[in-house]
Amino acid sequence: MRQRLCVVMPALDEAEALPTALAGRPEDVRIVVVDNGSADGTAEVARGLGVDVVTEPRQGFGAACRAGLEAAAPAEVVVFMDADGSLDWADLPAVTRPVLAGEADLVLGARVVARREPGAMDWHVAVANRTLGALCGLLAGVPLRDLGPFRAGRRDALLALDLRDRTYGWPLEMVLRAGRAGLRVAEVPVAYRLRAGTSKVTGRPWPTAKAAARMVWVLVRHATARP
Ligand SMILES: Nc1nc2c(ncn2[C@@H]2O[C@H](COP(=O)(O)OP(=O)(O)OP(=O)(O)O)[C@@H](O)[C@H]2O)c(=O)[nH]1
Ligand SMILES: [Mg+2]
Repeated sequence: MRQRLCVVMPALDEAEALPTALAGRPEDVRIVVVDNGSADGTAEVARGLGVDVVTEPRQGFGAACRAGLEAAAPAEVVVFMDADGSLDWADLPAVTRPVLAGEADLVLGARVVARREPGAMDWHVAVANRTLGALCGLLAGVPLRDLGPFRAGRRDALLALDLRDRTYGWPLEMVLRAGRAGLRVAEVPVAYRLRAGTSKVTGRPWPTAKAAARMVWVLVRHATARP
């Protein structure tokens, strides 16, 4: 499996969360933590826990994901997973199976209500994700319940999408471009827990507003662009 699969974990100041986030990981899968500018020793903690670390000089969530996508070579299938302990390694087989089996090109883990730990997702975040997921699903031609960060895709197909956003629009742009490119997109339910460490985005008003604005901007630009 080490040859076929690589898990990319973007991490910004997640030194405190990484031990929880990496607990329960499978032994036979390569994991790459992508750091860009952490001030709390995230890279050292990740190395100490025995996973690979890539340092991306450009700031931004999308820049980190893009660097991870490249660093994941030669794996055929790349998984993106937050480095905050909110996602469950037990869901890794469900997220990766359709891609490994050649049945889908991109699989999104939907953080469905039934599998959400109380308090893990604020109601306004749930509404925003649900709405953006539904809109992206409409544009991509696949019903989506979420725009989750836990996802698996064929590495070559994701690279060919040539995603432009380097911030929080990256995951949304991935879905939109995948739909437009005719990739087979699927969704599976996954668990969502309270994160470890400190919130960078949804627990803080200004980063949340910036991320939401960025996503809406990417969505509008995509919807109004000529194919
Ligand atoms: N390398 C890198 N990682 C980032 C950046 N922004 C966020 N991340 C990581 O991306 C993942 C998602 O960010 P989170 O802070 O969990 O965002 P969220 O899940 O929307 O909200 P909270 O969990 O409430 O903070 C985490 O692993 C972060 O450490 C960034 O600019 N660079
Ligand atoms: Mg999180």
